[in-house]
Amino acid sequence: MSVQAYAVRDEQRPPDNVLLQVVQRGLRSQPKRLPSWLFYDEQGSALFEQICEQPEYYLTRAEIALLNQHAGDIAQVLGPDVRLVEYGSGHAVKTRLLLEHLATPVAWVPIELSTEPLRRSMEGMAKHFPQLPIQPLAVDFTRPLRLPVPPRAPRRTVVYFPGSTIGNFEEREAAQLLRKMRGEMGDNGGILVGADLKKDRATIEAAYNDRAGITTAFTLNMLTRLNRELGCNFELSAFRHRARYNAMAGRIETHIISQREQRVRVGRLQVLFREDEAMLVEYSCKYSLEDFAALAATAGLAVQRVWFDPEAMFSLQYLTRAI
Ligand code: AVI
Repeated sequence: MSVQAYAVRDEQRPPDNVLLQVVQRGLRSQPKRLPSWLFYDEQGSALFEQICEQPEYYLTRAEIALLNQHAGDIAQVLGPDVRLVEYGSGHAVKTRLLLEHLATPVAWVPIELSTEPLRRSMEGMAKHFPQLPIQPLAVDFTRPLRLPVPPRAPRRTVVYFPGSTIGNFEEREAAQLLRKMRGEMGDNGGILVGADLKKDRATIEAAYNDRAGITTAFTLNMLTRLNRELGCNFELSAFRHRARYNAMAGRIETHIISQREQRVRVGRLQVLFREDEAMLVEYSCKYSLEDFAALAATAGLAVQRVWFDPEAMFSLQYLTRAI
């Protein structure tokens, strides 16, 4: 495998007390809210993989169907000698489908905060593409990046951000992130980003309330994580998951609801939860084509091409510099 020496560069690790500060700040605010990145400890990441396999969670299947149908065309549009910078270490199937069609890619740069998933996806990819240079970065992709020097000059750098993770950012943050990508891709580069589409409420809400209860377990696992890592005493049976579609805002809003009045220890802080109090833990934004083009425009980007899955549930959008 052609992984660079000193393969996984561990930079920008948050100091240990950051987690406590983030959680205390979120629980002091009114209404209470916690950031959705807290979902992804080892157990949360495993549960997310299970969510992707639930019959109601159409997003992953739609995106894979889209790539099965259009990866050849996408690769044509991106052209040869691409350096593919992937935000997130890669859903093996999706990244593979794309790389299989790219002509003479210069390098694949997967970016992921946790080293273990990064190592695993690198190993899988190296088996499939033994000639492909892999230049992993173990960093937080929302922060400014120092991309590794590529093994040869790319014709273009394409930032690949699959899975509608852009939808987990609020509009202002999503625009900031796109603007940051715009800087990283350079004048001739592009951004290939997955965006889930607006559709009927029932389909969207079912995706975030699967019958097997995996999404509930995923949501509440955040509390288990806080108990383990910060010594909190959340009693899991006293909280529940709620995911509702806010059609006006065009997003699923996931809350953790306190089922009774209770106090929880968070470091030295005692946090009071009222009965039925809702704590916001995630937005999953859904877009119309106009919504997404407007978002791209605020980041100085223009939509060049859009591909859809056969049922037009999900979109993959190719953005380049507008100016
Ligand atoms: C990672 N992200 C795109 C998922 C989503 O659909 O917003 C996370 C998720 N949360 C609940 N189910 C899936």
